[in-house]
Amino acid sequence: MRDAVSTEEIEHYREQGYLHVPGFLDPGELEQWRNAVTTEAERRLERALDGQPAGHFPTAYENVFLQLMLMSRTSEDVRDLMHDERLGRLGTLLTGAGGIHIWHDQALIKEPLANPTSLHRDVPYWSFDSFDAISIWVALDEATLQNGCLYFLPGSQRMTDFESVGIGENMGELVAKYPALAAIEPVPVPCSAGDAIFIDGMVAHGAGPNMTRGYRRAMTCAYMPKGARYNGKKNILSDAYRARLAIGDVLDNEAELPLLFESVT
Ligand SMILES: O=C(O)CCC(=O)C(=O)O
Repeated sequence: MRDAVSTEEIEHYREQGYLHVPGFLDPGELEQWRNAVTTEAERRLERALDGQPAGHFPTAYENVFLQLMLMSRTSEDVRDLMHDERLGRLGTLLTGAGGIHIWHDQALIKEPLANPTSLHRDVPYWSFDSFDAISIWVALDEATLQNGCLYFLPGSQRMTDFESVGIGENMGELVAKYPALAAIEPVPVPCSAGDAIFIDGMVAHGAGPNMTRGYRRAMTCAYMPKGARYNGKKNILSDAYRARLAIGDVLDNEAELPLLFESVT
């Protein structure tokens, strides 16, 4: 696994709102990530990922991808991968945050013939408002223009506020709400299997449809900067934890939001 980033890569991340890292996992690690994620996904789904096309759920959004949240809480193998502190260190280097908590991990599996993922930002769905949140998105299969690679609006990460805009069926809904985004040309980021993309939590991004008969598997983990404060939204927080929180409290529950890495200053 890549465990360092260059000054140029940090600059690219901060300017564009994302960073594509080719060959992030070596072939042995890729095999390990694929096995851990696929085994847990198939266990949860109670079926093999065997080529059944999307379209079997009632709503368009449900046919965007299979979204399997918090896999690290039910699979030790996935937990070991997600709790690798090298991931947290890279997150702190790219964002400049003093420390990084795991917010949530999730597998995002685009089935054959899955719908596109409309443009959205991630932070507005989460329980804190911050410009220092980051995610890693790891391609477990090649992600191409045909099967649903990610697209970014480069530089959009400081152009919108934290208001939650639902992720609907319409690709342009976010741009309709924030018209300045219309000036930005969307950039596709095709990946080989084993590549990673670091994603600023506020950059506008989406994905194309999967116009193939194969699956496009990705494993992701989102990180919250240390010191982030509760904004009243539930997202992944348990009801028991929320009952103890007031808006403005620092989110620091180690059981739900493990501190993955802290810089020593
Ligand atoms: O994997 C995808 O298709 C979309 C990923 C995404 O939008 C995200 O991780 O926020």
